Amino acid sequence: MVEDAGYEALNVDTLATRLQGVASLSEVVGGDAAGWTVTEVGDGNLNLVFIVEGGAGKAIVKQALPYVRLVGDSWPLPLYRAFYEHHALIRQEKRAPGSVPQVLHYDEPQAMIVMEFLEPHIILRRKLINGEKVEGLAAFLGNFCAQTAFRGSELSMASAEKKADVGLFSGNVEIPAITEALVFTDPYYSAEMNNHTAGLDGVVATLRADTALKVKAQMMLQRFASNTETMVHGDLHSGSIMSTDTSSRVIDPEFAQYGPMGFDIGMLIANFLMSYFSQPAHRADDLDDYQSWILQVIADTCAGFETEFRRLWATERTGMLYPKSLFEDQGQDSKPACDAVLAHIWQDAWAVCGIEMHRRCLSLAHNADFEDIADEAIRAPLEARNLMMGADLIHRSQDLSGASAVCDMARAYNERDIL
Ligand code: SR1
Ligand code: MG
Repeated sequence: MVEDAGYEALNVDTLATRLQGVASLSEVVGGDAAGWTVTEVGDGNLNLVFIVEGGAGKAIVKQALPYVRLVGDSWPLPLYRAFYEHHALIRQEKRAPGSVPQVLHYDEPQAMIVMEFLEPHIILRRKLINGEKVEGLAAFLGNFCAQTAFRGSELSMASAEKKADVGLFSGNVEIPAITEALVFTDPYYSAEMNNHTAGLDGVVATLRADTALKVKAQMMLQRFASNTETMVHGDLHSGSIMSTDTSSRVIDPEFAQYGPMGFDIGMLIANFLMSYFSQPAHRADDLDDYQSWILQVIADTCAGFETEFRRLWATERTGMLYPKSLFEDQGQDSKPACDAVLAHIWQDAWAVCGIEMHRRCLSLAHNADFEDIADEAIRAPLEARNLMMGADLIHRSQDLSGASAVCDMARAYNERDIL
């Protein structure tokens, strides 16, 4: 991992000259770099993202900046995150084939990844705000989460390979530190970069006065920081998924690390729930239908995760954990073991889900589902439902019966006038 060795941020004027020699890029967009059109489209919190279009096609060029774009150069951030994103993309493609963009080129000193342009995909969060449905979304996401969780763990991997991978990713310190602070800790006290919608002071005070809630959030942080079960995407929200009306891909794994198997699916469900709670501000006529669809996506994603995880348990359990020599080879069913592993995954997932529902309304980096609601008097009561359900999920994470109970909770909170 080279840090700052000749690194220079790209811009729309320099990109074509600097990348004209990259054969894998020319093969996709066409060789005549003078004719390339370059557009900067990055609207995320951290990086530069360019679309390069030539006579033959388009590609994406993503480059890390040495600071947090959302905040500016007062918050430096290592360029090495591109190194981990590159390694994560390769592993995700291997573990969940076809689920991520194809990597065309990686330049370590320039912290740059050239990859497949997804078209006509758009960011899923935008489709959800627009009220657009995506066919096959739940099956895709359930499979992605189950396959990456299972195949990145010692249920599947050889121990030496898994331990080497944990070692590789342990070099990534500052990126997980963002999650450790912004997601798990800052929501629960008045951290410097926090902000919340006017009108929520009472709800926020209630959450921050709840010591048991803070203990549960910190216990989950402890598991996040020290439990290296599998390689997680680390930032699997609806802004990290691109969809058409019928297909989806997962992008942006720069927050990848080894962590709990329930982390990704918990964060993902939180983002569907925030979409659900924000919908009354985005539509009227088809509100009930669209909110029902979102809850169905949650239920089906969780069911898909379980089905795929159990299939992999039966067919790909080749690692040192819960070996067949201990169960099937003794004439014993390993289903109780699989049930127990899944129960732990869901306990972590519901806690992470509640915590993510808090951080997106209380600390830095809110989500557009709520932020696009310009009128704070409309936004605040919707966020209040989300915040209170988040607390309920964290408190009850150990004994929730499953996704249908979570959907029932969402329906009940959606009816409540909290403010
Ligand atoms: C300072 S970075 C804030 C957030 O943006 C990223 O996309 C992650 O979600 C992170 O938590
Ligand atoms: Mg991102």
